[in-house]
Amino acid sequence: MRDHSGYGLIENGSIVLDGSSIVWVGSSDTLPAEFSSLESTDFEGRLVTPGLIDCHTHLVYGGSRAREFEMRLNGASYEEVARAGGGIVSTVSATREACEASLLADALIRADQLIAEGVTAIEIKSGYGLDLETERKMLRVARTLEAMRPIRVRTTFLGAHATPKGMEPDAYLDEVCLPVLDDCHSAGLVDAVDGFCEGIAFSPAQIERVFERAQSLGLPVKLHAEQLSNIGGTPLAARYNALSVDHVEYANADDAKALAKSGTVAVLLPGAFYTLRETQAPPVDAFRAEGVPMAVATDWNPGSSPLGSLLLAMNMACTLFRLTPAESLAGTTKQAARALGYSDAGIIAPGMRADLAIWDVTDPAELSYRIGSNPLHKRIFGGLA
Ligand code: DI6
Ligand code: FE
Repeated sequence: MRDHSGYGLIENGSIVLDGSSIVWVGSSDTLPAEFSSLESTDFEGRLVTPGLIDCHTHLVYGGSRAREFEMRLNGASYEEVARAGGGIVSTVSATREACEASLLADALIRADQLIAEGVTAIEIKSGYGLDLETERKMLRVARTLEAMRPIRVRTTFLGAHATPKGMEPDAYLDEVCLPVLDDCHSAGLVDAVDGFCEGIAFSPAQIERVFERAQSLGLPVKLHAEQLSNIGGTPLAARYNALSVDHVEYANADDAKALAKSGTVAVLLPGAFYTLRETQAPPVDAFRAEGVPMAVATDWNPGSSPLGSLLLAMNMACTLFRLTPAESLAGTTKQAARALGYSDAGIIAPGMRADLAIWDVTDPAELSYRIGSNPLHKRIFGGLA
């Protein structure tokens, strides 16, 4: 018995490409005559999905946090590690020290891992620099990566990720974060602006100042919100029509209503939930009830989510958060595209980019069901295999 409901699956389908775009999709029986003599490839019954999209990563960084992993195994919490000078600020030191070439080399290896899983677009955040030179360096690496690999990259400025040692948060925002945002934006390095709204990071009032600057520069916003506690990041992000709010384990029913109203995507990050052994799952039922779009991403970063597999994130979203496999697949295609502001990706339809993944499976639930296996057969990026 196969239940393909919710996927929009077409059995025995055909897809017609023209250059980098999709021009037709439908059942092969109804293929218009004008296309019937085109050169074609028979995928022999394999499943074809949109190229996957990882809409939340921090995959440009220096160093490793394996020691911190051990500290947590010995009983320290993520917040305790952060307060003890580990956590984000330790990656900041390592990223400042790393030269651009080595950051790029490491990031390419990580991106290749995602590409091998049929990923055709990713988001990459800054936020491990917290100074002009290093934030720019991270964002340049993200742009270079896009030039070097068949993948689209959306860059996100995350200057409001942490406060560097020896500074007060407000002084850091005024003297560093906001001017650095202006500078990176003028250099054409920023597609969106993010922040970490949390007790150990920035308050909603502080984040609002960052959002105001983003708005004045014409940049869309996103927010790490309600990850470790509920301090009101979600309604703030909704007021600024954020593309997404991310993590949201501690979001509540009112938050879900606010997101539904603003059309903001809730990005679920089960890798961080798993790594931090969080016990409160995001309010998926409330998101469903309100019609909040849900995306799924890796949150690939060296601290809370050293997860280099979007397929595994899909599996975890089902097992840990009770998403259906259809929601999980929509979460790494259609909804992930929305979380990044792409209007030409995430679905297979005329006018969309020809970014496709062809899988050695027939049932789309297989993509979320398997743990640690990669059934990718072929990946098509902009019409090219
Ligand atoms: N939340 C996260 O999960 C990552 N950043 C954030 O704001 C963690 C980043 C890290 O621990 O290095
Ligand atoms: Fe993150």
